[in-house]
Amino acid sequence: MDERTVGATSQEEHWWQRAVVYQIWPRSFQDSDGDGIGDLPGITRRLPYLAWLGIDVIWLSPVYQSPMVDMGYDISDYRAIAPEFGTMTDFDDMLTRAHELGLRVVMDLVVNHSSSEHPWFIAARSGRDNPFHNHYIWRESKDGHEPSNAGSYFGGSAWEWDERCSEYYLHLFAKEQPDLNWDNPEVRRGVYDMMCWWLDKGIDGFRMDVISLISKDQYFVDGTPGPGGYSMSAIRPNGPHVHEYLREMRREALAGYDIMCVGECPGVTIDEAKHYANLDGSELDMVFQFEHTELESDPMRGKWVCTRPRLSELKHALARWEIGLEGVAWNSLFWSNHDQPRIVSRWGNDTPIWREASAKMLMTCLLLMKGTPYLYQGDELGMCNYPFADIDDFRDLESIDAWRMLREDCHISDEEALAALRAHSRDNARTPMQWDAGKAAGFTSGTPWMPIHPNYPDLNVEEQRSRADSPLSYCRRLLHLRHESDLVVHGSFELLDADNESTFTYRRTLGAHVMVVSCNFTSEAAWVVLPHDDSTLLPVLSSREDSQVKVAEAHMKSSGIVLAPYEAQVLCDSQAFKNLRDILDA
Ligand code: TEU
Repeated sequence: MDERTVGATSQEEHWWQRAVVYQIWPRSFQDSDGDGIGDLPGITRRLPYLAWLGIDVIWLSPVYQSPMVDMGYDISDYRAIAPEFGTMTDFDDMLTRAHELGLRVVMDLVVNHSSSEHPWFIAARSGRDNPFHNHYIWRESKDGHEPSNAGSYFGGSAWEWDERCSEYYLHLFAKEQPDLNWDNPEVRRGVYDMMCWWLDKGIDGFRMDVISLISKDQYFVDGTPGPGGYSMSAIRPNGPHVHEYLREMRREALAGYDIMCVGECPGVTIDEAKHYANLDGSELDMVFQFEHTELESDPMRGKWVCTRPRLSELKHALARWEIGLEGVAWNSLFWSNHDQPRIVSRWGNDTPIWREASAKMLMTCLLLMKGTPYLYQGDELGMCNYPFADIDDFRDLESIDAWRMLREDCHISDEEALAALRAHSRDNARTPMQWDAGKAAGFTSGTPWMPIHPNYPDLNVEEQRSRADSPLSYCRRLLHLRHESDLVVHGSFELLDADNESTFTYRRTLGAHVMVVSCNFTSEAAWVVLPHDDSTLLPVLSSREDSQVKVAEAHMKSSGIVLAPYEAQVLCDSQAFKNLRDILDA
C-alpha cells in the first residue's frame, strides 16, 4: 500500500507544510567580486547547489540599504539594495533564476525598527512638530532620567536622549535602531505599501523580524532590574494590539498572494502562537519560538553562560511545542540561524572523530519532527563554532557589548567571559561558507571580511559532495524523505523517552502508520526500550550505516534499540517500510 494514500489529512495541505527552508546570510555565503563580502551575484551562482540539495525555499537575511550597525537588521531604505550586496538588477536576476530552478525566495522584513538613518527617523528627530515625529516612540524624561528602566537587547538602556527634541526615543536593540510606532496608522500603511511593492516583484513571502515586539504597552512601567539596573522584562512581547495589527496586515498586504510568512517571536507562548500561526491563516503561517535555544538563560548573564542544559530539558521544550500546536497551528523547526552558535558544537560533538556522526544525528532528529524545517547555511555540512582566541576576533555588536556587561556589571573574569562568548556568540554562525579546499574556501578571491574556520580543508561542500557517507549526502536523502512521506509531514508527535538523558526518541503516527525516530546524543552506545506496541517496527534508516551496531542486529533485541555513539535510527511499521525504503533508494 502506498503510504501517501493512507491517512489523508482532513485539512487541505499548504505547500509550505511540505517545504524545507534554507537560510542564506548573504555577507558570508558567496562573494563574486573579490571584495571579501558575499553578494547577490554570488548567491545566484550557488542556486543550482541548493536545487541539487533539495531545498524548496530560501530565506534571505537582509540585503537592503543599511549602515550595517547590526549587519543589515538596521534598514535605511527598504526599497534599495546595499551596494556591497549588488544592485536591484542583481536581486531581480537572482529571483528569476531561483524561480527557474523551482526555488522560492522569502525576504527578511525588519519593521519593528528602522535604521536611525532612515528618512523617516531623520525627519522625526528634526523637531517635535515634524509630521514624522510620531512615526517613532518618544517620551519626556522622568525626573531627569530615562522614562523607565527598560533595557536594550544589546545592553544599556532602551531609551536614548535626543538633544534637539528634548525627549528620549525607544530602541529595543541598538540606539541606531529606533522602534517604529505601530500605533500610528501611517506607519502601518507605509509598511504595508512597502511589503506589497516587494510582493509585486514576485517574492514568495516574509520572515518577520521580532514581530512579537511591534505592539508596545504605552505606559512604560519599570520591570525587574537586571545587569546595570536595566530590565529585559519591562517591555513585554505579544503587546496589546499585536494580533489586531497582524490581522490587518494579512488583509491589507498579504491577502491574494500565494506566499509563506514566518514570524520571529521572542517571548511567544504556546497560547499566543495559536493566534500567530493558526491554520485558519488569519495572521502568519508559523512562528519561530526560542524555548529550546534559551534553556541556559540566566537572570543576570542572559545566554552568556557555559553550562550545557540537560537533554531532557531540550526534549521537553521541543515536545511541548509539537504537542501544543497539534491540529491548531503550525510549527517551524530549527537548530540554528545567524543569531545562534553552530548546532554541532552546541548539541553534537565538534571534535574530528564525532563531528560528522553527530551532524547527521542532529539532522535526523530535526528533519523528522512535525513542522517546516529551516536549515542554516553550512548546517548541511556540520560546520562548527569558530575557535575565537581573543575579544578582538569578534565583530558582532551583541558580543562586544556582552564582553563589557559580563566584566563590568557581572564582575566575571576575562577567561570566563571569553569562554561564554565562544560558546554563544552570533559570530559563530557568521564565518564564511566552506565551498572547497582552495584559497579562502572558495568563498572569495579576495580577503574574507571574517576569518574562515581553519577546518575548511577537510570540511567543505566539494569534498562532501564526492562522498556518499558525508553529512551533505545524508542531508539530501533526508530532504527527499521529508518531501515524499505524508507520515513525516502530517503525523502526530509523541515523546517516548522523556527522562532519558542520553537519547531523544519520538513517535510519529498517521492513521495506521507509525515511525519511531531514536537519536543518541552521546559518544557512548545507548539502549532505548520501546513501548510494547513498537516492538514489531522495522529499522528503515540509520545515520551510521558504518557503525558496528548493525541495524538488523539492533532489531533482534526485542522491544529495544541499540544505538551506536551519535547514531540516529528510524523504525516504522511494515507497510510504511516498503514505501520509505523506495523513497530512500530512489
Ligand atoms: O533577533 C531578535 C532577537 O531576539 C535577538 O536579539 C536574539 O535574541 C539574539 O540575537 C540571540 O542572541 C532579530 C535578528 O534575528 C537579529 O539578527 C537582529 O539583531 C535583531 O532581531 C534586531 O533586528
